[in-house]
Formats: sequence, structure tokens, C-alpha cells
Amino acid sequence: PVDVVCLGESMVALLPARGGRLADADVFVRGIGGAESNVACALAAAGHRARWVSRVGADGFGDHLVAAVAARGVDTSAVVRDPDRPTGVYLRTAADRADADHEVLYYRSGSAASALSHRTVPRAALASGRILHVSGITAALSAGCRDLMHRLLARSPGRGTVSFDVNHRPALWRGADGPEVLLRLARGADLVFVGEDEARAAWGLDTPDAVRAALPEARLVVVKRGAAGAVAFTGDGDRVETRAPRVEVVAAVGAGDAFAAGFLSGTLGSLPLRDRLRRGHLFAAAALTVPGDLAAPPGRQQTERLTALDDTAWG
Ligand code: KDG
Repeated sequence: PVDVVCLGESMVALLPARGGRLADADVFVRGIGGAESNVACALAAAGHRARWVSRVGADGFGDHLVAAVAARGVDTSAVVRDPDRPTGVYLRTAADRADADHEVLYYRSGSAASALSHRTVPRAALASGRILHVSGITAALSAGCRDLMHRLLARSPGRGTVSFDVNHRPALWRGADGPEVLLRLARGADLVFVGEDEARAAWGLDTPDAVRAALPEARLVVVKRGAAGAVAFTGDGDRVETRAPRVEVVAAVGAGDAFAAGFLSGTLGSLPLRDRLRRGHLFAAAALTVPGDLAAPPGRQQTERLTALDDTAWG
């Protein structure tokens, strides 16, 4: 039995070994990236049973990706190897939030994962968890991926719980319809994660309450406000707001995924909403303070101790 199934593309990530711009870098450090496998890895590190469902090429980078995710305790048995398409790769600079020149270069069009579709996806594996976690990145990869996402997020009787992180990546959306597609997908989810800035940029929604109003059917909507904290809305009309701990940001990449993992971890443990958000913040804090896409969340005891502190210790 699996707690959370995470579906999405992962890539080998290459970062300049000595920092600086891509144009000047001649030596790169290899890591791995992929929003949904990041969530799976953080969940596994926190002791949950996580499965990653995807496709990678039958190539060296595919070998590495599967081995690296499996080494973090994630079930990779449903990852399909595609002999005809390559594993996706991406290069990026390690920039903090304030760096406007943060560069991201994707080499993923026509990748093995872009061939994910309703037809090719291992459906039994997809349905094997208590929660299915997906993100808007997948909808940008190909027509087949987008169709698969619309099917997974269609409200149908007997469907399991679907968690959706909007993850708007403008660089992946050639046409202008990204925001529209993402809104439609979010409307079908049970649990939605979205950044406040992201909602403003993609949908013109200025406040967490406006986001909530735009997603009336979701059982839970979580709006992440970066250093300012997060707000969660339930279907019963509850609104819970938390602050974020102060951290020295090394690289913001992966923080959203870690937040989602922390929140899902708290959900699996049936924690009160405030504590789910706090667990999200604690996992995100760990990711913010490392240069790579992936960070190990704080240990169970530390997480429990920090979550239980009173409000004055938070922010
Ligand atoms: O959330 C972090 C991801 O953006 C990163 O790991 C790479 O999945 C990725 C993407 O598509 O940008």
C-alpha cells in the first residue's frame, strides 16, 4: 500500500560548479530535478510510502534518475523506460529569490516523459495511493500529457483524492493558454497549492481570498505567500493563516515542492490545518537552504517540536 503517488517528469539537472552565469560555466554539477519526484523524495524521507510514476529514456541519464530517486526510498517500480525518446535535461543557475537573472534552460521537448498519456500511463500504479499528487508542469509537456491531466482532474464518482500544485512555468507554455488550462485543472482538484505571486501573474487574482473564490469546489486551497507564510481554506469555510520561519535563502528552487510534501505529510497524519501548514513551512525551509532541487526535511522529532511551538516563535 502506498500513501502518495506522484506523477510527473523528472530531469537530470546541471548547475554551474562554481556558480555564475550559464554563458561562463564550463564545469557543471549533476543533480536531479522534477517537481513531483521532489515531493515523493521528501515524503519518503519523512517516513511515508511514496511512489513516483513517470517515463525516462533507456539511457544513462534515465538510469541515474531512477537510481537517485529510488535511493531516497521512493518506489520507482512503475517508471517506464522509453527506448525511443531521451531523458529530459535542464540547466540552471543557483539563484536566490532576489536574483532577477536566474537562468533556466530546458532540454525536454520530445522527452520520454512527454510521451506520458492516458494510453501509456500505468493506470493501476496511478490509482495505488491514498493521494495522487500532480502538477501543472505536466500539462505543458505535450498534448497527450495535457489530455491525461484533464482526465485525472475531471470530477468523477469514485475518484481518489487528487492534490494539484499549479507550478506555472511560463517558459514551458508557448501559447497564451497556460493560465487558462491551469485554472481549469485546479478547479478539478481536491487539494490545490498555489503561490500568491503565481496566482497574481497567471490569473490576475490579487489576494488569497480571491484565489479561494476562483476555486470553489476544492476541498482545500493552500496559498503560499513566501516569507510571509501561507493561508489555507477549507470547504467548510475555515481560513487558517500561518507565518513562515525566517531562513537565509540559498536557492528557492524546490521550496514549493517541499512545502507540498510537508503539507501532505501532515494530511496523512491527520494533523490540524495549522500544523499541516507549519510542516509545509519546515520542509520548505530545509529546501530553501540548499542549492539543489532536493533537500532532506527535518527529522520527525525536530518537526514535531517546532510545530508545537507557540505562535510567538513563528515569524
Ligand atoms: O519545483 C522545482 C522544479 O521546477 C524543478 O525541480 C524542475 O520540475 C522542474 C521543472 O519542470 O521546472
